[in-house]
Amino acid sequence: MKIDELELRRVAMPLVSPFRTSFGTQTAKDILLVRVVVDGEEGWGECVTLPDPVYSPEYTDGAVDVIRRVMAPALAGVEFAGAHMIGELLGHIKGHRMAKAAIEMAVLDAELRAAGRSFARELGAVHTTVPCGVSVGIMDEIPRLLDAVDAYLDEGYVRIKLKIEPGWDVDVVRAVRERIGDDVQLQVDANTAYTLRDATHLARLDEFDLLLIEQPLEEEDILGHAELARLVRTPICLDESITSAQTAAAAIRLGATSIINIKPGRVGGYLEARRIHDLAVANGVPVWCGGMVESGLGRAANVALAALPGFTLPGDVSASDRFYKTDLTEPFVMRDGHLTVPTGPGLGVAPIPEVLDELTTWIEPLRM
Ligand code: OSB
Ligand code: MG
Repeated sequence: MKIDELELRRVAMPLVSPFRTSFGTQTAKDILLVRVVVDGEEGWGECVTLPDPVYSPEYTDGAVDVIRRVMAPALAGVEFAGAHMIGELLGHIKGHRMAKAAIEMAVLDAELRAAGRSFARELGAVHTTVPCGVSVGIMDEIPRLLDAVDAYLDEGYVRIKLKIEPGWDVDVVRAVRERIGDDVQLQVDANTAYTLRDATHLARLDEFDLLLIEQPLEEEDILGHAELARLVRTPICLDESITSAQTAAAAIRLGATSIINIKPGRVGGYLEARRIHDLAVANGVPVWCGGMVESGLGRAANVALAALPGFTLPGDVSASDRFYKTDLTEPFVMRDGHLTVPTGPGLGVAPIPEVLDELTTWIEPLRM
């Protein structure tokens, strides 16, 4: 097969409410999409970069540049056997995994559409629905957070993740645990906001029976996480640090992570995400599917991935209306705390043309 067309698009999607993490506040998403035509079949990829390099070193203008100037030329005119070759063909390019993931996703969508096979079938999904967790941002005051958590539980979310940072942690978790009771699954995400000197403070979270604490220390501090894991009882789960199956293997071996958050964009694509899943299963490490506030396109693929057998914890796979009033695709609607895994060819969803037109801010077709 060959990529006949590769087009970059940016869409502006307002968020239903601001989403604050330890690295900043998002009020709208500027999403970079990759549209390909492969042997006459269309495919869509979603790039999960943020506008600035505050979650990972990648950022959206950088992804546009590297795709336009380096990746597209490396793929132009090249015949290849399938989407599994994209990682290989871009293997000489260092890093930029979110950009690579977006291209691979688009080619895989086109390939699977042509073959009449779904992402779920291709990745090895074993469930027809997946449970929904919700990631709840940092707020100005605890009562507002408690209202938000109550509302999400009323909607049916089965697991709550609280974003934390120094000054918004122990008291907040205590208040939420008191409000929701002992039976609701609760976890926290620090997005690298702490250092090993905070170990004693973080150990105060142990009494709240959390599922895990996500990425307390900086991305490259694997040894710090291994040390922290000996000082706190709550399981450590890495997000930012896990950039490939190789880094996952090292983190597991060193005892830095006992649970893994798998985000396909962060690790270079859905195929590497599956390899990390397989590695984790072989090591007895539970995994769950992370989120990057995706539109329905990325959400569709995430739901398929989350249906693999090793995804034994609820993911940050929430309904479309958690973030968006209007999604780019048919919305993902939660029923009984679950989303249905798409079964149609490829992603099983596609952008709704009128919505896409309305939200598109920029289009650049690249020479193939
Ligand atoms: O650390 O998990 C994270 C969103 C953007 C960047 C980083 C993270 C998040 C989330 C997931 O918490 C939100 C979601 O998509 O449900
Ligand atoms: Mg995280």
